[in-house]
Amino acid sequence: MALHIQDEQTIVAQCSPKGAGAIGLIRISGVNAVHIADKISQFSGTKKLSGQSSHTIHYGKIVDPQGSTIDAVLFLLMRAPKTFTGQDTVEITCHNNPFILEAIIACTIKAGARLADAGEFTKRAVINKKIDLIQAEAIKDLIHANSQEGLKRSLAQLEGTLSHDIHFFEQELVKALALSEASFEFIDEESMEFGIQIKKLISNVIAQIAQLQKSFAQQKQIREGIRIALIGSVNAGKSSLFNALIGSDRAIVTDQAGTTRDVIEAGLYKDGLYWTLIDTAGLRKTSNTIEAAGIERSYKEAQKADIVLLIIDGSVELSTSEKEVYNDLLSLYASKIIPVHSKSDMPQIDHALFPDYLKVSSHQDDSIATLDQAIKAKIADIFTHDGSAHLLTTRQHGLLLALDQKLNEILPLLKEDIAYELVSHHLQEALSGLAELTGKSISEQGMDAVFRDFCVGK
Ligand SMILES: Nc1nc2c(ncn2[C@@H]2O[C@H](COP(=O)(O)OP(=O)(O)OP(=O)(O)O)[C@@H](O)[C@H]2O)c(=O)[nH]1
Ligand SMILES: [Mg+2]
Repeated sequence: MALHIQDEQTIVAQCSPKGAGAIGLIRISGVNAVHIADKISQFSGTKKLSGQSSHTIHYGKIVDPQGSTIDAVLFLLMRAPKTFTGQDTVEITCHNNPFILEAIIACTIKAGARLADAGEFTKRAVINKKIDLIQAEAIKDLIHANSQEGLKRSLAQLEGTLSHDIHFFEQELVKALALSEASFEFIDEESMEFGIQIKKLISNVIAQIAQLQKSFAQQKQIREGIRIALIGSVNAGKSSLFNALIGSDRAIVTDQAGTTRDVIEAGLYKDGLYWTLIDTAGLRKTSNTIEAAGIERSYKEAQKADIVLLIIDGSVELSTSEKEVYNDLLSLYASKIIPVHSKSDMPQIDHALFPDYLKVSSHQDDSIATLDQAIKAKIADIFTHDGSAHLLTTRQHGLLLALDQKLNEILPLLKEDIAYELVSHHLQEALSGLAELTGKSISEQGMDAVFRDFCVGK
């Protein structure tokens, strides 16, 4: 990879999160990592870190240039190449006090290191071929995963499951290219056979890309969790159900229509997924500008949500304009709506809006459990349509789309009088697209774009 990096510089950063906790972790990586650690450390007797074998742990002190002790710490010594970055690495476990961490980093910098950029350790791991770019992206997903499902998938990707698939595409396309190049040696009738084989290889890759792309629509939910909005008329009991579902009195409940004016969110973990429940302002025609603004937000939430609990007061008649609003929402968001009739502890009216709906009362625990189950069933429904076990980043998705397009351009060329020069040219382009995906050949800007969102210390 023709990348310009100052690989010879030794970098340092705090790897543990900022804030309270017992232990802090600092990582030093680069050609001078051990030498720098020698300068800032002190052990009993004449022991030096540089005299120790790789992959060993040592108890010692960090001392500043004046000889004062900063902290008693553990040094983890790991020499290249068997390290995360592929370079010499020293990790220091210290007491987690921000002043201690800051002082140790300052000593390290005085001794010759520089502060690492965001994602720089991972970038070095890619450049030194310890992992590919797809695995590096999985690290970011792993850290930020907000659901067990997301965690599971990013962990698998870190282990190389997606890279393996991409590698397979590469092999198939290299075979196709070899066939295309070999065809130059043969007369037309004979070379037709090559075209058939190339077509088979390409069609197989196209089919597998389609499989990978299938789950892209659900990536956001897997990564960030599920958004569940409670939408409906004023006074329908939305806030009461919201409070019952989250198990706390977050939203104000009164008998006055128009109590909730703004959007209220609450998050909770359920069965390894993160749910964000959203209470909204009730929908009705109003001349009050604050309430009108709240209603507009409710519509936006309905659009953004993965699941809409459409709450209808089952105990009162609906006005014509209310029916219009509910029908409007139904036509817009049918697939994500769970229709709910509220206040089921009171005499009920069938509004004949839906063939089927849930009857719930926020005063009854069993009906909240039923609602909970219905939400879980809807979530399961969302995930069963998911075709692939991989999480794709927008970058990966875009490159796979481009690859798919390129391969589809080749297929029509594989008929009579095949122009193999052109086929080879397209295949080469497809292969360089794949190399960009794994990071084998990527511009410096492309690489920087991937690491921009990483945190310092990763
Ligand atoms: N009987 C009965 N009353 C309920 C139930 N749920 C809510 N209520 C009452 O209905 C009224 C409105 O409840 P809220 O939860 O504030 O309704 P909302 O839909 O959030 O109302 P807005 O925020 O004004 O749109 C309150 O007086 C609640 O006590 C229920 O299941 N049964
Ligand atoms: Mg409310």
